[in-house]
Amino acid sequence: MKNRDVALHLCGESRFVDDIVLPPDTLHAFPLVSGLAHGVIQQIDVEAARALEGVLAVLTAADIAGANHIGNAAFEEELLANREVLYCGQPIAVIAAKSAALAREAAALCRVAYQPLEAVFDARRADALGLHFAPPRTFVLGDVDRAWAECAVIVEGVSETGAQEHVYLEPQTALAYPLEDGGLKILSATQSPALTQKIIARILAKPMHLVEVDVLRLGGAFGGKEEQATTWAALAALAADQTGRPVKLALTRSEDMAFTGKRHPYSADFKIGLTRQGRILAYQVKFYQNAGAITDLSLAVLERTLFHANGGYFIPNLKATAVSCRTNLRPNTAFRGFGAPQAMFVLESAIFAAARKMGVDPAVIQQQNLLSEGDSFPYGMKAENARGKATWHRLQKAVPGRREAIEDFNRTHRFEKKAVAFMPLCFGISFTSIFLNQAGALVHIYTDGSVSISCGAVEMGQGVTDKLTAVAARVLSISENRIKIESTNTTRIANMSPTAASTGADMNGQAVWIACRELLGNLKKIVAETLAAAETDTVRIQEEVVYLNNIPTNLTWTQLIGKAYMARVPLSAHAFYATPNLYFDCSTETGRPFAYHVYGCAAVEVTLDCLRGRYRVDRVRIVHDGGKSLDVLVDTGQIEGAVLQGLGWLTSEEMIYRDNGMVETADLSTYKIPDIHAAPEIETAFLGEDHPDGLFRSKAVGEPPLMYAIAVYFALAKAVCAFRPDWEPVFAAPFTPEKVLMALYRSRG
Ligand code: LUZ
Ligand code: MOS
Repeated sequence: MKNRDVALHLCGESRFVDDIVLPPDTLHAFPLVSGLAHGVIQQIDVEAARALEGVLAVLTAADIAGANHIGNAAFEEELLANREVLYCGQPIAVIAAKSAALAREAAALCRVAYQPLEAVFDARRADALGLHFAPPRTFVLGDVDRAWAECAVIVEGVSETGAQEHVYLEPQTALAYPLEDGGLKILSATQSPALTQKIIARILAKPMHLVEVDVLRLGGAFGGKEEQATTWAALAALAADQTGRPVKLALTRSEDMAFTGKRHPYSADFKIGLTRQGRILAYQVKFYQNAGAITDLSLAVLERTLFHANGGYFIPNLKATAVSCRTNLRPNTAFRGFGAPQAMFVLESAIFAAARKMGVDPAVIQQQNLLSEGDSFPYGMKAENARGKATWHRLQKAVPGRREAIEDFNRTHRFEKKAVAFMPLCFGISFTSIFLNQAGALVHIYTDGSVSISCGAVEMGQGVTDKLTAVAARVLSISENRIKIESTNTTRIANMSPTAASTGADMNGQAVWIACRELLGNLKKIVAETLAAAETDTVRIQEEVVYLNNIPTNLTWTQLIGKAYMARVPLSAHAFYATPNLYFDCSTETGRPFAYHVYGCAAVEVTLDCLRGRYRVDRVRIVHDGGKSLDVLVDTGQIEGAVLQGLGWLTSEEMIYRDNGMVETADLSTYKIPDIHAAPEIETAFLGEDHPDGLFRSKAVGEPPLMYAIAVYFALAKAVCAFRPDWEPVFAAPFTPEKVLMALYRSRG
């Protein structure tokens, strides 16, 4: 446990927005939300709420001075529903009261009259009704239509994945303070401080410099706070602006689960064609994305789905079409992997179906089709430093005899079956919205030699502060104890991108690197001057002693800083980094959208209890291509967490909606995330290969390992087949124990 915050977390001393001591006049906000999935608002009656003692404001869309817009202005995405409600849980009004309980009580007293409209919850039904957020997009490589004729085996099918709740430990929270100049300071649990600032400014009709957003740390986010923290921060800001008092809004776990968007459910039709030996010649897929009621990040998620349609494989003829379908679920949003896991699950389903038909292990097909150096992706980019095969082969070497052992076990056990399945990974790193690939950093050295670093990265438990500290310590060659990473603040860093897309450490680390290099350059001048040496001589600091051409000087780090200050040399630097060489042309759907790819391979082993449908994930073995890791413990923690989160998505986490679109499973008693007892043994080996363009030769880690968990579905499917060879595979994650039991026993047809 390397994360710098761990000691604080363990002692309960780390602060989150909910821990801040409130000024005595603070009000508490709570939204009135729609209880109907789709309808026209006829009347909003808030009189009873207003009359309640201790209620200071009940605000509706009419109280918004600026634009009633959150998110993409091209779509009608209202902060407070004005005319029409689009989903259950959509905010209609916000109440500010003297206590949180009172605000909730007041919300319950409000009455809304609606004229109900037809609500749609299923992506394919929305598609049939023409409810799309944008025209479908298609990525093409080769020519599938011609390739079918050459295929010896062709399999078609349907594959689906469900929603996933983020279950960040810290629910959505915000605290807004009105300031003397009409501005506001907002503490928000957001991955996107700049977006939150921009939207609040737009809603309140204020210039952005009057809105300061500060983020100390988040208790997890996983994409759930990339866009969806904005609503709560904006509601608190609106109430603070109107009442002139600090306002806090904090959701409980079940409110958060009921009101916020999830990972997008997808349904897909696939068709795959192979040679007799198992070489994939053609793959055609159509993805139906359930976007929910407003676009949020759905179109970006859809794009990442297309970018990962080929998974970890080279498929010479591929045609992938994707469409974002508008339904009346709460707006689905970013979630670790961002549409890529959904795409990869479909391709693995197709490979599994083909393997069944051919009577071979899916691994036989997987191994033959792994991406090689120079292979084309279906978007004009070629695989560089392709490591899929290397990780696959290392993994196979690490699991000698496992398959034989499993076969033996299955022969001798009638009601217990074991299986192992593999998952190759190839995940593109960079925001697919190219403009987001920029970062800034501000580094100060104080006269005592201590260093303060601000940048756009939000710490959310992923350990980005550790990595940034390591970068600064390495460049300045001083002790990590001298370095502090500050909160993420829109006044210190302007226009920062969300901490997302696995790019937080990469991009902000590069900006920190540039700023520290600049400061080192300034200091070098001082050393050269004091010692009457040439500026070209090398200056290095080791254990706080300054070396010149590898010879120790009589200067310490602190003395050097003191001299620099007296000599009026700048001890602050601001730096900017933009990921180089990225471009994409949407008219041809080709370009270079990613700085690089992360590769890897996993083996997931399960044991299935064929009487009860219960199962256990025994072991996950991984060979991961992480470049030269900036911090092996942090990266290992990220990989283990991601795998467990992915296992949950594919096995136990079943999001159930009532007929009216309300979340039925809005509690951790009914929505089952993996617990410590469900955690398998996870063994991670790093390939350790160099990544020449990376930050200190490292690679991003956040999202990719989640997709290793996809193998669990197919391991379970194999175990079901071992018990019941006539089972007709169904590809509909999550594969809950109930569904497994039905697979084991339900009669065909
Ligand atoms: N967010 C985003 C993301 O805005 N664009 C992306 O490409 C992305 N990818 C992964 C996760 N979040
Ligand atoms: Mo994300 S899914 O990188 O916010």
